[in-house]
Amino acid sequence: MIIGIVCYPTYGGSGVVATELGLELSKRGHEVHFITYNQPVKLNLFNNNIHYHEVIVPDYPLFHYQPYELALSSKIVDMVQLHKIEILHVHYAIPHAYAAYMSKQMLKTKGIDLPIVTTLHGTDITLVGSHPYYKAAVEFSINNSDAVTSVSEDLRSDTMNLFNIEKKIEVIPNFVDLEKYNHLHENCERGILANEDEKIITHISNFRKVKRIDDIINSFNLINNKINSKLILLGDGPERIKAEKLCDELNLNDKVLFLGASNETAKILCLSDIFILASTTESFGLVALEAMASSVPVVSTNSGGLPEVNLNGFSGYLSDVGDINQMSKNAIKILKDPDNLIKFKKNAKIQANKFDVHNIVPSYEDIYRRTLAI
Ligand code: GMT
Repeated sequence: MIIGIVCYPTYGGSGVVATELGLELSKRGHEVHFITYNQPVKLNLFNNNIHYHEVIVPDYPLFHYQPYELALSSKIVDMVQLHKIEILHVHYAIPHAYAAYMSKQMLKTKGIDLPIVTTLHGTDITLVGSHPYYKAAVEFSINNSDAVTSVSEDLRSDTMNLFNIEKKIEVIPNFVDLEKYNHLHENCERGILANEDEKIITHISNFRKVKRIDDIINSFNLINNKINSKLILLGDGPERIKAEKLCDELNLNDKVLFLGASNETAKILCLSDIFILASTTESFGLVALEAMASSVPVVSTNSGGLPEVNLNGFSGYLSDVGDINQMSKNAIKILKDPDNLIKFKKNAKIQANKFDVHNIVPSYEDIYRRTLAI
């Protein structure tokens, strides 16, 4: 098939999933065209089946807001005609599903039918999409997609509750390429970031409010009182300065490392003992799955789709949002006994296996085929 993919090109989970999906589809013989405003961070273009088309939004002083949707929908129309793209898969409803719908209508006038598959990722529904200022457009774009998927059962049910949805939403969970993580544990060089007697607890995110970084630091403080540890924070975002201040107040400056935004997630996960995620809501928690793929147990909240990914008492533990005492107790339970830690590490990997790329990507191919056949 010749497949167009529209996504955010950034480090965010939806962009990562879209990129990994495109790469895997290309390995499976499909021709994939990424249409977005920057080269996706994880996209390797040295591949005959992968193409990247940049959406350029010319600056014009009259516009208070530059019209990205307009430029995107025009680019889609041009690329579909030029490259004979057969199906368009848009990741993140805002504004991609809306722009896709406009392209579909424009192409219709040229006698071309472009089926649209929309994948909902979470914040496009829960935090942004359901806002009264966007709701009508998001609802319309979902209902007018040819097929709709969501990354978890929980997100599917949130979407049904928040909008008036007439379309069937199929759940296709996120995935990881386990092969990439299989040989990681041969030489992780823990000594670079921690002393030999310290356990390593890791968190990776975009440091938005929803990630509750202060809960992570407060839980870590309780863990560190019982088990000598280091907290490694990878990523950057609006809550970082506040987080640094909290570490200062708690006297944790030599115990918490802020590594900033980096592409080295696999290396950091390799040397981690526990991954911690305190989010208020998380449609799936791709980063928790990446941790489990690296054999790192996950201590997380039980919000959103996290219980579908992290199995309580097996691959890690779940607790209520904001319950930092329970979160720290859960981490201590895993860390205090070396045999227990080994057991949880093995279980984390077993659980991650369910989400291996080879098990999940065929579901997308299936949905493309069914949508094209309609
Ligand atoms: O919240 C993030 O980390 C970024 C956000 C995004 O839009 O990329 O992630 C969302 O999509 C990911 C991929 O499907 C999911 O794994 C994340 O759980 C989801 N974030 C939220 O629901 C808050």
